[in-house]
Amino acid sequence: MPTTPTAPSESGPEPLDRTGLPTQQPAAADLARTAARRAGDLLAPPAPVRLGDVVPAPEHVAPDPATDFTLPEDAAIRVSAAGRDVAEQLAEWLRPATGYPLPVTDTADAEPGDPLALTVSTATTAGAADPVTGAAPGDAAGAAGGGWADPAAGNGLPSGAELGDEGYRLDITRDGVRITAATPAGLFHGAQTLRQLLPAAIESATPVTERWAVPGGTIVDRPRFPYRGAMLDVARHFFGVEDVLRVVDHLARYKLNHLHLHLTDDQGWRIAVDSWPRLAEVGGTTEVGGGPGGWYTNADYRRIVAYAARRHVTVVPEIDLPGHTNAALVAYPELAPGKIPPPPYTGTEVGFSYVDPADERTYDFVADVVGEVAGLTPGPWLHLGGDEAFKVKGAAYTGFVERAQRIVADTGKTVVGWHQLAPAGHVDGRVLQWWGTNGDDPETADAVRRGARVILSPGNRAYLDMKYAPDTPIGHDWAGLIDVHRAYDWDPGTHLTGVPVEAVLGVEAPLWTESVTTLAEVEFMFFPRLPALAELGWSPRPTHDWAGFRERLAGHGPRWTAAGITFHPSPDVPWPATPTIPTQPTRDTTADTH
Ligand code: TNX
Repeated sequence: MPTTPTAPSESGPEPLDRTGLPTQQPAAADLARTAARRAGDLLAPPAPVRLGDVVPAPEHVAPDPATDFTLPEDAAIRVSAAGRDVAEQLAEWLRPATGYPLPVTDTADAEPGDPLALTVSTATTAGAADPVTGAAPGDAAGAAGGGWADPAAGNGLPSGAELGDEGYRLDITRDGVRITAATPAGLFHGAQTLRQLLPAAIESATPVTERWAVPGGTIVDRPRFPYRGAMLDVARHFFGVEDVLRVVDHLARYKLNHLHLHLTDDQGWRIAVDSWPRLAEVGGTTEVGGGPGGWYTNADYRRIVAYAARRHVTVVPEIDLPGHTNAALVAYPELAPGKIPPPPYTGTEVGFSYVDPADERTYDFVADVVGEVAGLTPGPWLHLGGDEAFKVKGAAYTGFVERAQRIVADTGKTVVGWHQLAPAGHVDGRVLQWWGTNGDDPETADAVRRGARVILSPGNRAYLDMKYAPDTPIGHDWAGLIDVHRAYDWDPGTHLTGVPVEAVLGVEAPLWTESVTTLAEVEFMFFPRLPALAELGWSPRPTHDWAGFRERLAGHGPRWTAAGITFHPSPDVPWPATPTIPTQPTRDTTADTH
């Protein structure tokens, strides 16, 4: 990974008044306390996590071991208004294990020279941002930095608006930690990085005695691709709202910013649609293996969307058409070819069902469903499925897809679909999700020439329902076995012939759930492969390095253990020998009320 060494630096200049004396004299007790703390820090061993140990790998890492920071019990999180919610979430992550109060206060209340601040600020525009601190003028975050060192000053690292929509800058000095970004999303990613830089015990749900050390230096970080996601199939097996919220937390940890929900399939319809109520009430009552199924009310779905939005994750709803529709046909046989009611389906075959593309009523159904789902979804995307409609061929298929694409476009959403949509005509912004296994598809390449962008989910690399190894107790193997090395070692920018990196919107790891029935099983299939995919989506290509990745990833095992996250102890990864931290199952304690 590129690193830019920087010289150890002392605190920045204190603001002076006309007499040349610091404008505010710290009380003697404060000085004594600071001196004692610094002396303690100098004697302390280095922070256990190295600055470069972050997953996904940051763009720039400039360690400065002379400036490790230790979070004191009386630390406050100072924040400007736009970053308030991120600071609250950071506090919620850090309070349980530290037991510290970590009040979140406005930067306006910061004491000049206050050494115990985590400062989160939003620099708004390039022109307005201070070139050194990245803070906007008048933003007290910059002004509060009387005691601030700036380890990256003069080293040419980006700051301010150069950080883009999701980038951040993290400065760690002996005096404190500062995260700067141009957007709340960037601050959030920076806060997730800070969380990873604390000792693994930070994941404990109960207080742990620990020196909360953070390695010194500067990170400047931005994503390679704007779309980084995971898909959860809630149709084959239903997962309740709480499970989905926990999945959102998992995505957010690794800077994934899209959750694709596969809401409908042969085995179940999982979202209430007011204009066609039997879809959920009848179609939602089945699942693979004969279990009870379930569905999301509009309020449930909105809760997921809002929880995700707070974590800078956009929900992408999928209504799979024209195939994968048996549950809809059970609810409304009028949509079925020949209007013959099919029996409910709880097996795992694919490709047998379809809505009748020759009946106008089908397009009323599509318009009503897509209209309601679009209305519930603030994000820009609506996924139309389109895969494995084996019984709707040729012109019947492309004709159906083109009408359905227009219906989506008329709601103002951008169409996403599996790459089988490729032969259909282009609509503005259309995105194809590649799930093939051979890296070479002239139809997808042609659709890209006609304007489509691509999300890469190659079945033999990114499919999290594939087994890790022959003895993996759940999962498929039709696209091969995928252990961590295989999940990591490919390049989304060059993967598909005829699809240049400029046409790649990003990556997504789908988890189909024919054999996945519980949250623990979801986690087992996610970890440790989801972070591998996240790194492919976020990190600049020059950082790509399997040997380094497996070492960095190894440090996350104890974090997952402490957070109660189930994972596959892959032999690809050199896990630490003995977990040294408490294990207790817990969801993120962050409140999800807004
Ligand atoms: C193919 S991938 C499917 C899904 C299955 C999956 C199982 C895709 C777009 N369709 O219907 O669940 O394989 O791996």
